[in-house]
Amino acid sequence: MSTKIISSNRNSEQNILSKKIRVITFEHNYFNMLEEKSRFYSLPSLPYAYNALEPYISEQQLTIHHQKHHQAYVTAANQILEKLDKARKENSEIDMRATLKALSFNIGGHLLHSLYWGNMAPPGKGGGKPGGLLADMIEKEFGSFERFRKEMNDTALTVEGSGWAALTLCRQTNRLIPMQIEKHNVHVYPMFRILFVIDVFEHAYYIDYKNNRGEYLEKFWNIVNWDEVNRRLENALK
Ligand code: MN3
Repeated sequence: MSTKIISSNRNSEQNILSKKIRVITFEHNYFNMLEEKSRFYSLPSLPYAYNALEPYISEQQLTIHHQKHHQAYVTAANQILEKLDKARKENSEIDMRATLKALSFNIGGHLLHSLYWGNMAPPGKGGGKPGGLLADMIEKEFGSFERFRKEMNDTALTVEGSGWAALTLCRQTNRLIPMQIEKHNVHVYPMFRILFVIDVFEHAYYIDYKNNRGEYLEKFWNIVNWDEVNRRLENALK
């Protein structure tokens, strides 16, 4: 009897303690969120050298793509955020429609490029077929890796103008669903987790492949970082 009371007291003390820890953790995270993060975007560095994806993507192609094109989206998104900050400070009018349209395009460009660099890896480390959970889910959804690859290729090949092919995960159904993005922000499924992207803006391949999107896509499969795509899948399922 007395042991039970002691143990129940101990349990309630533990509950109070764990509640206190949760509150402290929340306050700590909240403080970090407000104070420690930059309120602007920055260009992430590549997880490999500029010549690491050769012969499939040349050093010149990768350097210009990262330093000029990706940087341009970061710069433009930050300029729009600064414009919003300024208008709020001055309490002045702003064209919300035009501003948010441009913001969506540039934030999309920044985030998709950040995913793109990470889902590529030097030949040898990248390429081949995925393993792990991703392989099982591809088999279940598409029937085979070959069918998956064909659908992703066709998704990328048929983007009208500039855009992206993406593999996404729907958390309501846990299905892998291909997504075709026009520009950086059109035809996006809200809330779906993006696991893998292929950039089919001409700026991604014109130095190496001219206007031959199909040849770039064929070569692209040699440098897919399946380990990273698997990591993204596991994180998305948590
Ligand atoms: Mn690009």
